[in-house]
Amino acid sequence: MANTLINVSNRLPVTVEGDKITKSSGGLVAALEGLPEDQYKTKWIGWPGAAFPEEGRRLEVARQLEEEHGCVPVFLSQEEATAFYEGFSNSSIWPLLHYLPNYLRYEPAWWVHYQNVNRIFAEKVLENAHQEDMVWVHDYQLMLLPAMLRAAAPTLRIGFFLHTPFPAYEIFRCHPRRRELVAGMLGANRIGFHAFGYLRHFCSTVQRLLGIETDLTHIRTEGYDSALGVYPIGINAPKFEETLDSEEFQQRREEFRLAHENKRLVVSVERMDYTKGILHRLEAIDNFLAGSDKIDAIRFVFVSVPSREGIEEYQHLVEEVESRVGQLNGKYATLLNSPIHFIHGSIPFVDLCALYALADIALVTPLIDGMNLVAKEFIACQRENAGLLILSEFAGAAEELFNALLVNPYDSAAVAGTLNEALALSTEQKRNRILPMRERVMRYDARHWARSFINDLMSGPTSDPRTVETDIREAREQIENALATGKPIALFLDYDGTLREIELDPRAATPNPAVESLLRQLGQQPKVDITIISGRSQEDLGAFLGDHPFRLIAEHGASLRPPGKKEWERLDRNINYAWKEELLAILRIYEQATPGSAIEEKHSSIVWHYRRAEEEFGAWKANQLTEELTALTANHPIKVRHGKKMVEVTAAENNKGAAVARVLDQLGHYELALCAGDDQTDESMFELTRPRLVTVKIGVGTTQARFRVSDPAAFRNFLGKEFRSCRSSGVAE
Ligand code: GDG
Repeated sequence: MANTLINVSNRLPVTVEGDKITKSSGGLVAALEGLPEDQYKTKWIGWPGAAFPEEGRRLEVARQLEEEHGCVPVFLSQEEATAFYEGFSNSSIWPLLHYLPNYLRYEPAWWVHYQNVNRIFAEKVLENAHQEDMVWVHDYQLMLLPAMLRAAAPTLRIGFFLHTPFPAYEIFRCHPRRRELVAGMLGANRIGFHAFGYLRHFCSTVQRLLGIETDLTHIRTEGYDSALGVYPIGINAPKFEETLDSEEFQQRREEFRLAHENKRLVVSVERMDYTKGILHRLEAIDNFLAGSDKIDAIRFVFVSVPSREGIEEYQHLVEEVESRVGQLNGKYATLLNSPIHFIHGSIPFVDLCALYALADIALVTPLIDGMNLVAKEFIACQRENAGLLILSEFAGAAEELFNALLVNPYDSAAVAGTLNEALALSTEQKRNRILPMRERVMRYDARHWARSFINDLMSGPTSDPRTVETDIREAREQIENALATGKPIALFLDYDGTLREIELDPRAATPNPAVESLLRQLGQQPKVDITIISGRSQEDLGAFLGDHPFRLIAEHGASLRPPGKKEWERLDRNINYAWKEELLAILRIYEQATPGSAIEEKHSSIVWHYRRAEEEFGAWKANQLTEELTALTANHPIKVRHGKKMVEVTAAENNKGAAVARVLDQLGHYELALCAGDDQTDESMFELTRPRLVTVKIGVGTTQARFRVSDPAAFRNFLGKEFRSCRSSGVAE
């Protein structure tokens, strides 16, 4: 049975005109049409592009879209569409994603609509999605959708792809809703970008806004894991090949050739958008024409598709571009030529191909662009001719199109210079440039892009809480069977992050009423031997838990306080800590250089905490420190560990696993031993090869433990149920 791929984008890939609905043919449609049908059925959810206020008409359009095009419409009122699309999406997020904070406008009402519309989309997706389906959410208009879906359907497989750049944190932080937006994206199981630079900026932004450290491959949030990847989008290659083979194409190309006879053609195609660098390009053309003695022999063709015409900045842009084109044509026109041929409109696909094929040069100079498909489309159409691509180094495509002439679009003199250089190249030189790029563009096309994203999304793990539940039920059974025997059971429980939620300030993590009540309950179990085993100092453990009849193990096994006693025994008598002084001096250098960080000295270890340092700087310094300490201690029995917002140096002999083994040996027979913990230091317990061991990991991350629960509250709940006071007889209900 084929999975359904539910593709969610702001606009449906259709145009509704009167009673006629036609499918549009953008890259996304092509990409998804190319998926193997036996593997995936596709369904689209999106806005049909117009408000249909009348209920009857909505029903009719919905029926037609579903039956004829596999599309499910999300109807929006005019007000919703304007505030969500023109307002929040295109006047607020779009400029920031493209490094233009001066264009950022924000109105609180837009934010309300943006959330509402994302919610309407979420409802529509949930109505249509089944458990085994995949949902692929596209672009900046729907940044909140992944988290909304995740909250409502935790087991759904959700992908998110951003078609624009993701800017540096310094830019993104300008947005009044910056945190909510990135948190929304993190609901996805996989997040894709066109280029690695965007992914890197996203990670840095998440780290600095939400305090979550990432390794550039995954972002782990409470209970969930978003994988990250780079997937440069491609063009609909077969469609271009097919068009180039058509008679209509040959005909149109011939007509254009005659119309532009004896001219070198330079084409630029884009939506009329301020990110596309149109005004800067006109500046460069001015520069070029001013130095040219062959104005009659060159023609610049601009195809600028009207875009976002309701937005003021776009209206100004049209006015400015039109006036500048007029001015330049006035300045440079001769009796034989008007150098800029400007079309403010859209042309048919076959004409576009003919124009690309005929052009000597494509001048593609966005100020910034997620990818830029025009550059790739131009190359695709250079099957017989050898045209040249002049490409902005700020387009995502520049990373792939290695043989283009790259330019800085802000440097109009340099762009003019590159134009001259390009016009002087021989056919062979041009062919050597274009052919290898064409091979790449035709091979790594839109289908390849979609398949690689979807395959990765499918092969990654889902955040499936059912697995956790099933697992833990098995653990429950084992505990209940053990309790029924009436024989002793041993519990080894870590404290911070296991029994108690972590606090920004570790001193604040005292047992709260929920923890206290559980501990009292556990303390009443006669056949249950309880050890609290922690990295904390003796003093902390004594102060937090000293009144309970438990065994306490401090500093990862360095010292132990037997149940009911006040004195601590050192378990690390044979360990030499002479290294501490020397390494402390290094930690002090880091403490001084990293505002907000602090050193904690314990008997058996030293710890550098950076919880209060600037997020990214703290993590960066921590990596440096870990590296330096690891190199220094390589030949010594010393362990350096980069944990949660801290770097810890301990004697390698001290570890929780060894301490647990020691206690178990002393206890003699036990029917079952349960070890629970949340971080790396607890893994030594999970790795023990003792019989009848039940190991539980709290929270996300790789582990050797057999069972997992999501957080301390869930773990407390689990323990509370298993060790109810009425079981103190040791007999299961
Ligand atoms: C966003 C990102 C990213 C243009 N004029 C005509 C026409 N077009 C078609 C082109 C091309 C498409 O429009 C434009 O795509 P781009 O990729 O160049 O730019 P955006 O619209 O800004 O797209 C961008 C893209 O998403 C995909 O992820 O590359 O960075 O900003 O396909 O051919 N098509 C026809 N007539 C025209 O007059 N038929």
